[in-house]
Amino acid sequence: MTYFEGIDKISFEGPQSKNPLAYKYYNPDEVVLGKRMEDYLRFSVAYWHTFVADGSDPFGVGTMQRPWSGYTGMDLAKARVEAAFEFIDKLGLKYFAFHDRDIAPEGDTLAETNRNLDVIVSMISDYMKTSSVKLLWNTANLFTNPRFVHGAATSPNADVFAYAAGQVKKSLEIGKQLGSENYVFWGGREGYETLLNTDMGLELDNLARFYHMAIDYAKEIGYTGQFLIEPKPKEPTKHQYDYDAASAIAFLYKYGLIDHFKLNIEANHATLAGHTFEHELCVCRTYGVLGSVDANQGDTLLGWDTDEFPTDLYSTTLAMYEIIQNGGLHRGGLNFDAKPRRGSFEAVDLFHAHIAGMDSFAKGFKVAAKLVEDGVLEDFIAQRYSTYRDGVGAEIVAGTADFKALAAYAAERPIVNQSGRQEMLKSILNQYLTTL
Ligand code: XLS
Ligand code: CA
Ligand code: CA
Repeated sequence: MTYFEGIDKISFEGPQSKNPLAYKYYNPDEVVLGKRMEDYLRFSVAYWHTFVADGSDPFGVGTMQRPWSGYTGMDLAKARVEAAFEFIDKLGLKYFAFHDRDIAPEGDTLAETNRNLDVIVSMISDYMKTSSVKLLWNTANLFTNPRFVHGAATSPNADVFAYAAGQVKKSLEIGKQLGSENYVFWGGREGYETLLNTDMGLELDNLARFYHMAIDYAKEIGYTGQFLIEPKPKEPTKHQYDYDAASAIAFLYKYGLIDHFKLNIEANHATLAGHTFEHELCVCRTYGVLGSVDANQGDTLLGWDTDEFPTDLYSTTLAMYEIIQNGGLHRGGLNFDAKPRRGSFEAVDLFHAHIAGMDSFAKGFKVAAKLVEDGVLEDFIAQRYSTYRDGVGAEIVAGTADFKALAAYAAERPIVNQSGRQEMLKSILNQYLTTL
């Protein structure tokens, strides 16, 4: 059965093409920085947005017209797998990502739910054997079911902690079976609403205990995917524990987890935290924990997690600049945790949306690569910090200076600062963006 009738394989036609169902910048075989674009960018489809979300919002029911919407229960789950592999193939993608509850419906008990998962996971496994598609990451949905009303690993109810542990245990087994390259923990409801009823210390200790148990179990079953924490500042709880990269990193250090985790940075979560996307990427890269990326964008006029497909070329360029400085994403990728707007309800809009996202990142990648090749920012930055290369600066860096020596050095010396040249640098960035 064909789900996306009348849509052929999407191919690269170049920037002059007028065909909306073609790539203008994403050319999988083009070599950039010594690697094929496809191998560098590692784009991934988010199963929940593309094959599950129906477009409902707090004010209205679903609007999405999907070729599989006539099915229910396990038949629906199977139809979605078939549609997913057709979609991935037509776009020429290599990766996908899912929550356990995206791929199979919940049963009355955890055991029944797991049996549903077994059926679908074996179907996915068969598809994966006959294609080159890989699982970028999987995760467990520990936030939708009402049992998680007060959190999962941070719930005040130990039975909920136990249930969540059972769920993640199964997800790690699925990760092992399908060879997922990463495993994501997004702290869906791991936060709190009011301190009037919250023991923050116990909640954080329990969250860390949960992660340690996951590490132990992964080791026991030989699951070797990279663990990732995905920070997000708000939504659904008012105070999420993994607010941003810096707070997640502090948590990982405090609880002896830093060697076992990296971070999955989502653009829209960065902006919700009051940061830019590139800031969060830079924090991770600086601490050596940049793992993967959820590629989307928010809307500065709306203060919530709109999960739009990324089309802002400034943002994709600056993000790719950070990723290049990180030496790429290694086992990570660019996962489109994004959905077409509610008014873009036709199945073909899923193609337009992914094409827009992939072209935006491909263009950003090419511009960022050229900036790096030409040393535009690096040379400027190196010069800006050149006082640390010799003299007193070199002594500070080497650790041989102390307060007494520095005070004596500074006593009679006039300070001469240099301009930061922000506007000049932005103008050069514009020049690269518009002429490449
Ligand atoms: C929600 C998160 C979520 C994670 C995976 O805002 O982005 O979708 O990526 O649980
Ligand atoms: Ca995400
Ligand atoms: Ca999001």
